[in-house]
Amino acid sequence: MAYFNNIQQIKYEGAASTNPNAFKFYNPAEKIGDKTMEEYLRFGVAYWHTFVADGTDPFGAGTMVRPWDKFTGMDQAKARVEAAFEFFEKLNVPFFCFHDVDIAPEGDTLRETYQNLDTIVAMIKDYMKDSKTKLLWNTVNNFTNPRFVHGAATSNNADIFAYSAAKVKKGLEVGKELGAENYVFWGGREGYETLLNTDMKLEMDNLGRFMHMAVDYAKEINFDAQFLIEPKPKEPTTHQYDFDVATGYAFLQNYGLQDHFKFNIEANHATLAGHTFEHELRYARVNGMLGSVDANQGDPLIGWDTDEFPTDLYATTLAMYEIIKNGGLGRGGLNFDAKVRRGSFETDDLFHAHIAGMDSFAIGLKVANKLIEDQVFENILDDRYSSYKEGIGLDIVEGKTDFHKLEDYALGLTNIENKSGRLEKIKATVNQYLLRTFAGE
Ligand code: XLS
Ligand code: CA
Ligand code: CA
Repeated sequence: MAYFNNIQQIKYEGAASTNPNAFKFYNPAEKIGDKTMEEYLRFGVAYWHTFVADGTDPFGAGTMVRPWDKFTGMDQAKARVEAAFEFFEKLNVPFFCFHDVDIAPEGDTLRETYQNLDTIVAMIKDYMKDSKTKLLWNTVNNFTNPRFVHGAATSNNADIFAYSAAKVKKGLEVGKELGAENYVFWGGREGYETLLNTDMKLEMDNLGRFMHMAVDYAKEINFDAQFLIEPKPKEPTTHQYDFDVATGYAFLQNYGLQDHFKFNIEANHATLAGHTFEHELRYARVNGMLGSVDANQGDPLIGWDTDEFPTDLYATTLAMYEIIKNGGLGRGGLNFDAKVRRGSFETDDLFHAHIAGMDSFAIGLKVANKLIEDQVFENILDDRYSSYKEGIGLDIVEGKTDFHKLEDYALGLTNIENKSGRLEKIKATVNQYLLRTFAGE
């Protein structure tokens, strides 16, 4: 059965195209530097937003009626698989991502939940045989069901710790079965509302123990996916333990896990943490910890996780700059953890939204690549930090100084000169690159 009858294969038609169902900038085969666009961008579709979400918000019921909604239970889960693979093929997207509960309904018991999962995983595996779309990552949802009210691995209830472990164990088996490139751990309710009833030390130690058991089990079953921590500062808990990359990195180091994980960085989570998207990418990159990206954007006027499709070209450009500098994302990718707005409830909107996101990252890739070819930021940094290339600066970076030597040097200084940071000039240059890349200059 077909679910998107009015949509044909989405193709690249170039910037002048007025066809809403065509890529204007994403041209998978086009070479950018030493890779094709498809190799750099490694786009993924998020199962939960695209095939499960119905537009429900805290003030109103769902607005989206999908063709698979005429079914319920396992029949609906099977219809979603059929629709998903039709969608992936029509969009020509190389990857998808899911939580366990997105693909199969929970049963009355954990055993029954496993059975439902096994049925759908077998079906997905079958579809994957005839599809080029692979699993970028899977994860488990240990936050929606009321049993996770106090968290999962950080719950005060040891039974919930065990239950959560069982679900992750199954998640790792599912990832192996479907050849997942990565496995994601987003904190869910791993955090707290108030210290008045929270043993922070025990909760964090337990989270460390949990992650070690996950690493051990993946090794035991030879599941070689890259493990990713996805930071988020708040929502649903007030204080999430994996606040941002820096906090997550400290956690991994404290518990001796840093060699087993990288980060999955979500744009909207970065902004919720009071950072830019590129800040989080840079922090991970310079520490060798950039693994994958949840490509979306937040609304700067609203302080919550709106998961919008990415269309801000300035942000996609600076993000792609980090990704190119990282040599690409390796086994990671750009997963659209993004949802159409509640008012965009027609099925075609799902295609338009992904096309908008893919084109926005294709533009970002082209502009960032040009900025790098011309060494725009590299020259700025070279000049700005030139004091560390000779004299006392070189001694500092080569570790040849101490406070005595620096004091002697400072006492001998008669005149200290600073240079302008030239921020406005730099921003104007970025604008010029954004406009000129597509003017063919
Ligand atoms: C929620 C997170 C979540 C993770 C996967 O805010 O973004 O969807 O990506 O559990
Ligand atoms: Ca996410
Ligand atoms: Ca989010």
